[in-house]
Amino acid sequence: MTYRILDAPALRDWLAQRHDLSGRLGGAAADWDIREVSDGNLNTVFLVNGSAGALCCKQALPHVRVAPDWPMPLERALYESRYMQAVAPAVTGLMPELFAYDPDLYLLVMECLTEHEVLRSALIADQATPGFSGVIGSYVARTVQATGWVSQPFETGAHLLEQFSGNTALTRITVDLILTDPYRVCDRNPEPEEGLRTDVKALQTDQILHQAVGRLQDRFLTARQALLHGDLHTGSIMLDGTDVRVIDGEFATMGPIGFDCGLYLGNLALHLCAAPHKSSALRTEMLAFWQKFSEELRTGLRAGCGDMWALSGPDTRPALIETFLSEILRDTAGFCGLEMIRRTVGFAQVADYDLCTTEQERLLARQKALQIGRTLIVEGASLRSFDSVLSLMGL
Ligand code: SR1
Ligand code: MG
Repeated sequence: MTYRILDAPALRDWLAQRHDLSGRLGGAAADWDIREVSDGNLNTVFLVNGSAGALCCKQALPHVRVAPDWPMPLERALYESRYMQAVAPAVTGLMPELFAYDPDLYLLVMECLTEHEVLRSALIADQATPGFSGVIGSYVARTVQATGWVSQPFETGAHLLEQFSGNTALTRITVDLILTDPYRVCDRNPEPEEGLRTDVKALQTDQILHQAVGRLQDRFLTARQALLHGDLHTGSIMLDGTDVRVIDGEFATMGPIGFDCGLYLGNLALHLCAAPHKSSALRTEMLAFWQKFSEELRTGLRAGCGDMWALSGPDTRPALIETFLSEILRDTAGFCGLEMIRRTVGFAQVADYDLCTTEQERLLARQKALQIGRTLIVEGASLRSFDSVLSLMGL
């Protein structure tokens, strides 16, 4: 069957033919409730409810969903399915289960998280059950353990490079939107509000900042340390009470471990700028993320069986691990800063700023995000502990 964009009736017909999937829904196809709930920038998403169960169906479109004149290869769905398969054994219960991938329709069919809410929306509504960041810290540590050269025989990394290095269309988005566009004049950047124009101009002319961004471009493109989720922001996480799931792994690529950490923390830091009264709760979340991530990784690396560090023993390995974690911390700070800046002035901005009640408050929140972001990028090398990252954020 050739590719076509599915609407609800076409999806109903397709599911009815797939007995493995229709069996999960139960009842007659005509009775299934199919709702389009597309919310992200790129794809269409349908939730299908039957008498016995529900499915989430996500299809890649040949263009960016929110910008139809921006063409986009369909293969991102393939990479998302590969990502889910690659990390699922390590993160059982922390991502939806993948039931099927159709390579002609570029369609993923997965567990439906009916009761879950997107973390960004839950944060904005002040309804996120605390503790979610520890789960995300654990998620990142586990994916690193399962896919990183530091924990696995080199053949694992070689296979993953082969599987994911073709995800160039989405990596291009990251290279442009996160690592380049905010620092240059570019049509994709929305026109900044008047009060922010000087700040945007400064981003485009700041040589010290550009040099530090250059190091992060180098890290992102050449430090292929582990398989990244690649877009781990608060819109890629859903939660229902303490049940936390990571979704949307279509940006998966081998890259620096601090990238996933930095994107996640950057989105919490943006929320902090928009809602400074939540500083205590957000500090607790960020600390929990880093503690869980670093402790789980440290424990795993002590027992690691990769080819990296094969010559180290109980006396020498702890020092290698601490140096490794310091490098991740530096990258984390830098990518966190990049995320804060691009979500404030770039193509894909965030709804968190809508929490600001006046234009003046909104402007100050955005200026604060730009200032913290720049400091994290430029001063990354001098950061010795996660506490110093928190201090830079005023926490
Ligand atoms: C054109 S895609 C824009 C952004 O949406 C995705 O979620 C990624 O964050 C990407 O940078
Ligand atoms: Mg997404």
